[in-house]
Amino acid sequence: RLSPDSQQSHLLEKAGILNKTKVADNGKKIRKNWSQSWTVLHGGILTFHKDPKSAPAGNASKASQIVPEYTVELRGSSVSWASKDKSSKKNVLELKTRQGCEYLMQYDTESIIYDWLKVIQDTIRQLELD
Ligand code: I3S
Repeated sequence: RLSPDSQQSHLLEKAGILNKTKVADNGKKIRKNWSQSWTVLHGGILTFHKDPKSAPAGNASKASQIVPEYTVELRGSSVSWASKDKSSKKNVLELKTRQGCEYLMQYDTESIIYDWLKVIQDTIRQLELD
């Protein structure tokens, strides 16, 4: 039996800046709130971090930290290009979790968002094989 670390060692890792908004929480539609996010894929989990610019002014110690905002378990999730009615922005991905949470991910440079699509798709497929 493999240790948790070695079980995850084949999973892809990636990090970068994206625009994101959550649009549904446990199947319930919620209001969009686009913000920039340091986004990290590690061990089959995608973590969107809070925009440091949204931290309260004067809270220097907090503002300097990277604070997770949403963590998304990719096992059982699906990702695709979002249809045009989901957003007026270009290059938008739609990520849906098994629990009915939905996120939009966007970046103006197509190659950047395309790389995220590929790595998330590959990770979801890899998790299906485990
Ligand atoms: O799907 P919607 O309602 O057209 O999304 C827009 C709104 O979230 C809007 O904010 P208000 O709810 O305060 O109007 C945002 O500023 C827009 O960016 C959202 O649309 P896009 O097409 O950018 O996802």
